[in-house]
Amino acid sequence: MAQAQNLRNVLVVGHGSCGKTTLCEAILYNARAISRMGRVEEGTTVSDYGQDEIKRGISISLSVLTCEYQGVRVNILDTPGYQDFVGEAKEALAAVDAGIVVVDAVHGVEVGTEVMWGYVNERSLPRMIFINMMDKENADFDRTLKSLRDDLGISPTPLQLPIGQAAAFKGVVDLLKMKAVVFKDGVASEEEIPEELSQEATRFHERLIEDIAEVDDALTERYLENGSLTPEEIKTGLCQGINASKIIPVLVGSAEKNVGILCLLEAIIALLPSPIQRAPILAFNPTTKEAQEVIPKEEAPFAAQVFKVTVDPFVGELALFRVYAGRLKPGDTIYNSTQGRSERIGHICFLHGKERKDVPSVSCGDIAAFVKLKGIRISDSLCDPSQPICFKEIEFPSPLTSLAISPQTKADQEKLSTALHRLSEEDSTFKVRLDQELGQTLIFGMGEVHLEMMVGRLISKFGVEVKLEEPKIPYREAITVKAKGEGKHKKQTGGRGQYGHCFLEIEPLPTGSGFEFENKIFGGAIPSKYVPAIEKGVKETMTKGILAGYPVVDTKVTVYDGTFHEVDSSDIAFQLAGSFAFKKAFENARPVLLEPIMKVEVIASESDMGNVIGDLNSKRGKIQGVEPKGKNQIVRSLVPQAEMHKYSSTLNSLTGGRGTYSMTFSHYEVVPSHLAEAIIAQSKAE
Ligand SMILES: Nc1nc2c(ncn2[C@@H]2O[C@H](COP(=O)(O)OP(=O)(O)OP(=O)(O)O)[C@@H](O)[C@H]2O)c(=O)[nH]1
Ligand SMILES: [Mg+2]
Repeated sequence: MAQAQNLRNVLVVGHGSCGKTTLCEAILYNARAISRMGRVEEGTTVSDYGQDEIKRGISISLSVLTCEYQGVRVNILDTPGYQDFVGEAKEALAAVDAGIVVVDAVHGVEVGTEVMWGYVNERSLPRMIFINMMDKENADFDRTLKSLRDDLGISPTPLQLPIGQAAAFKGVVDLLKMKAVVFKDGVASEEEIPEELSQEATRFHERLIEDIAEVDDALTERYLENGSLTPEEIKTGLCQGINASKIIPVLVGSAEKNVGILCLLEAIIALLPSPIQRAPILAFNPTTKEAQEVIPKEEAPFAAQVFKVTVDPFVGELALFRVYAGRLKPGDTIYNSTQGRSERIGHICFLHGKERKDVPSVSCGDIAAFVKLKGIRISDSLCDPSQPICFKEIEFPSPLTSLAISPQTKADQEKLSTALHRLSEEDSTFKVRLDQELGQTLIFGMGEVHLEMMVGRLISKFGVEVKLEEPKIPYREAITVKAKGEGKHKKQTGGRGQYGHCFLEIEPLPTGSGFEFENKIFGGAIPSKYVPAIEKGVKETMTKGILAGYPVVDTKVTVYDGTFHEVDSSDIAFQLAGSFAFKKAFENARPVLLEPIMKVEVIASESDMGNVIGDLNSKRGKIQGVEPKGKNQIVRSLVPQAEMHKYSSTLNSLTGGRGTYSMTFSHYEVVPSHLAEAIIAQSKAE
């Protein structure tokens, strides 16, 4: 078991397919944790072991990998880059002390890079940038550096320069040591800096020292006095600068060709903070809600947070957690301060891809998992029962894409509900909601691929076959003019009769006002005890809808006249009379269908904007405005919900995966009459 100072927990993030998983594989290989490098395409990497990952050749779930180098244990959390699976990266952020942001040397900063950069910023994580794919045709170090400056708005500090690029890429210049490291068949050898790079290397070295000198006033003074810094000052200044995110170091290499990876591994160990070097973690007292800091150290009460729960097909529930302080061993009792209950701990294990290894204890800094600890949820704070502490909940983006789901056979209903519930516990960006009004179970995810995957799991993990449909649109019905209607319910043949009779006036109310009811009966035309029955009849009819079976909204109803019968009148008779009168009046009030309009904001590059706006227009969208946002543009629009089905796929194809969007409900608007006719006809047919 590693002592906390000999531990590094790093997160690997970046745009889809920038080489994160291959990089992790290469790191493991350089640390001798594996004897040969697997390949993503062949499904042989340690990280992408899931069935879906092997099938699709992309990362889908967060993987925890571990290796040891120079007596330091490095835990590496490999995350998917595709936007559909950002939830996995969000979870992982809560477990690490530093991030490696991988950027493709051909494409520079991409949408996924920006999103991940934002997440890393949110948690103020110390970070390094690794420019990967230097061996690829069109790889360009200078252009990528420029992209980092322009697109992320940062001033990065290269620690290395590439020696050659594309096919000629063979190693890196170490700007700290001012040496060249050349790789041949994965073996590194130190050489003098090639002649043609020496001037540039000197220039970058000086910049590096200047950046370090700016980290704090004492260093600046020393630098100004002596014109240089000692190696010791350089090392501590650099670490300090990285820890405070004042310095964003850039390293470079090729994961696939295993060039520069050993240098990256050494930099992770030498420059990134250990769990005890990180700043104290902000938490709060679960009872008083007062803010409280957790100092990361071993000699302290136990404090940890669960960052992922998953069901392993072989061992069952796994709850991954990060220890922030103290120690824990199997058999100990901890307090789950999020749920307010105590738990006795069974097995604890370390993870490495799909492998698990039981461990006798864990301590500050460790990333480990509980096996079969039921009822534990993501974000749960676990602590020493005598020192309750609660960490901030992990936040997830809200899912936008939805589908209606139902079991193939009625008998599977229960099984489906359980399975959906389980899946939503494992994945916080997957939500399930029973829509009572529409009578549909809706599933929500980050995109079509995400939902497709989750549905695949329903079959493979839970054996439930399902049907998928477009979610129904929650239309509304409303009236546009004042109108009157009469309703009579009369049955007076034999035995006790039934008699109810009323006149209603209905009028439209402003959008969003709902329902109003007024009693204007004069002179006891209807005894007041029957008026609530009339209102009830009206309300029931409004809920069921008249035009196409959608609720009637924004209507004021006034009962102003009627007749009754001493013996035969009853609540039920007036309820029916109210319902009939409302239907009559509604028909005369030029009814319309209303549809939900969504506020849709799309972020895309200027070059894609024309296509995005053209498509929004074709969706009956109203463009509210376009403004610059970073290097991209944002278009704000109002679009009918009915037109937004599968928008994430549309946007992907319009922007080559570089666009993102958000969507929230705005208001209801009248459906154009030609479309309303079709909706009404369809509902009648159903
Ligand atoms: N030429 C070259 N190819 C690379 C390099 N790194 C990765 N690749 C290839 O790029 C493809 C994507 O690599 P992955 O490692 O799966 O990328 P990723 O970032 O993990 O992808 P996601 O997790 O799905 O976002 C694979 O075909 C890799 O073999 C590199 O340095 N050079
Ligand atoms: Mg990957």
